[in-house]
Amino acid sequence: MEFTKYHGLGNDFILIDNRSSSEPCLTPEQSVQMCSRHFGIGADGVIFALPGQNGNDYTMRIFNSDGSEPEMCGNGIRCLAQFLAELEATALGAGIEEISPRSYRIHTLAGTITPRLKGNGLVTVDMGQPQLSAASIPTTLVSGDQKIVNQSLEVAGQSWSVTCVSMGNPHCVTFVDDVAAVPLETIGPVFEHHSVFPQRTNTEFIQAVTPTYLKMRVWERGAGATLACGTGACAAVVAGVLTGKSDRHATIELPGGCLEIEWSQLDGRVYMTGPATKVFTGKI
Ligand code: ZDP
Repeated sequence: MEFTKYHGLGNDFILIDNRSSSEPCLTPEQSVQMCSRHFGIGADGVIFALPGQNGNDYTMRIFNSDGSEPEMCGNGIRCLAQFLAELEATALGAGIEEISPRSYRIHTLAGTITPRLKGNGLVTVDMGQPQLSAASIPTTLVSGDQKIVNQSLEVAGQSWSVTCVSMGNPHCVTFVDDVAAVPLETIGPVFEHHSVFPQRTNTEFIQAVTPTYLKMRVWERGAGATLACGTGACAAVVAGVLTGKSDRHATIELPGGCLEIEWSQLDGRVYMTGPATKVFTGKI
């Protein structure tokens, strides 16, 4: 079986051309094995490019490195767009520059998401509108129709002021003075498995250096500390706007590099721009 390894700012994925079947050709258990950095290829997740449904061009499914299946993946969908463009270009005997700019309508468990290859190596993704009600995160922290903005949450014997955002997947965002000082490896899993998050949660710590420049570290549900998280960067800007810490348009600095995020005032949708980089292809 062939695969291609991509990364978006060091958030790395194994991409599989699964266009001939509507079910992923690997089980979650096989994906865990492939993601292993010691016993496999090594990645934060496996992404399957499947045939489209509901009028979309393609379908994306993803398994985290622990085998769980998230609804959406921001860095991953940029990689998927780049992967699809390369498959299409190869089939046409063309270069990828010749088919971009190009947009794809991708069916995901979080609805239709639209990445657009800009032709300069960057991909802008229409990530849709964030959902803010407790029921949509989901969290039991407050009652179902309420938002969670600067809400206090007890984690590991300490009180944290959290803001929750769904970008299709759950995010719990905390603003801190010094993001480098956060003990991510110890506190991250406690947030992820906290009883108020029935589907677990992705966890972001943000330092607003200025309202247009945020530094972020992330503990991902099902993948642990990663170098970048696209949906998390979107959630950070939404949480920043809700708490007055961020403008609607900001640069997010992650350990693996920077993403540009805009929460549009016009249509309420979040637009994410960043790179998607091919690393190598292989056979397993
Ligand atoms: O929601 C989850 O379980 C995440 N681990 C999914 C992956 C998110 C990702 N890092 C992103 O960029 O949005 C791929």
